[in-house]
Amino acid sequence: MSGAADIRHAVPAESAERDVFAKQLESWRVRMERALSARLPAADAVPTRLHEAMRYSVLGGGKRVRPSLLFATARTLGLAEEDVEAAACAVELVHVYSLVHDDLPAMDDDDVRRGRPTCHKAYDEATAVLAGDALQPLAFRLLARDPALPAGPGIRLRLIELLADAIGTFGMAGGQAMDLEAEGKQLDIAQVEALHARKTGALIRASVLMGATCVPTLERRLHEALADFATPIGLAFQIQDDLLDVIGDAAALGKATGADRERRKPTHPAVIGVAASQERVQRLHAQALESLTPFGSRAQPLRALTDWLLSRRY
Ligand code: GRG
Repeated sequence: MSGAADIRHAVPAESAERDVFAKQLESWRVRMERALSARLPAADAVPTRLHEAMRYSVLGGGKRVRPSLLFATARTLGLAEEDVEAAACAVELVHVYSLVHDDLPAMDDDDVRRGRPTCHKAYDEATAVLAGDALQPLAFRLLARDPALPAGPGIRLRLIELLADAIGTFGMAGGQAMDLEAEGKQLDIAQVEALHARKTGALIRASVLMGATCVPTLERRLHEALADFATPIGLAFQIQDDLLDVIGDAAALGKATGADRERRKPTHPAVIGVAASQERVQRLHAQALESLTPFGSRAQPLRALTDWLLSRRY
């Protein structure tokens, strides 16, 4: 699902700034499509099948949530979008890498993603493994060398560290291992949240903190406020994802629903029920917005994005 009209219906009807924000999201999506396309290897460069698979997986779909968080953070801090575009690409490349591997038969074994056959279905398993393997170093190369990133070696190094920490064993890869181990087991809600903080929360948090890192003069208290904002958002985003797997519409989501129940995953809806999960999202939402208080009206892009993320239907 993409386009300003699609986004508009997912934004709360009572929001007075709904249309402005829908246009903003759409412009970030268009910017990302162009920026990612320019940074991916050409489809006719050898090995063509691998490069086609990388482009197939990255381009033409996805909400671009993590890049949008980076752009909204940049706007809150008075930074131009072009100054964080390369970092936004790095985060999205890693995210797509995780989706391609997550869909493999050895992991979640999914056939449809972003409304199209998953990478291993459109190509083959070996190509999908390699496409993921190749997207990850491309992401780190952008942080190290992309000329559009107006950052010196110190900031580049910190960005690399933030992304590496977010996707390593204490971040996404560790969370994925915990998620696979948890299938068919009974976890309490604290254990479910610890798993989700790594699997999904860490990269969402890193997206915001990478934006903050691009402003080296940012006061420490404001950096900490952004960290306090990003942590509940990451968890709430995963709970919303799990709620949509139960109460969402497969056509709007572009993927099958009911998968978590089928795999007996201990998610929020499974452990505490739909209503309590929705309440948890609302509490995390309020907690996140509270953390933005020191930024006053400057944080409007982050507030609007948060409202959309946590009320989305796809
Ligand atoms: C360490 C990068 C890395 C990968 C290896 C496979 C794996 C370990 C981790 C998978 C983690 C994973 C798939 C988490 C799910 C997070 C989530 C809610 C994904 C859906 O994100 P959306 O809704 O998707 O932003 P779109 O398609 O809109 O981009």
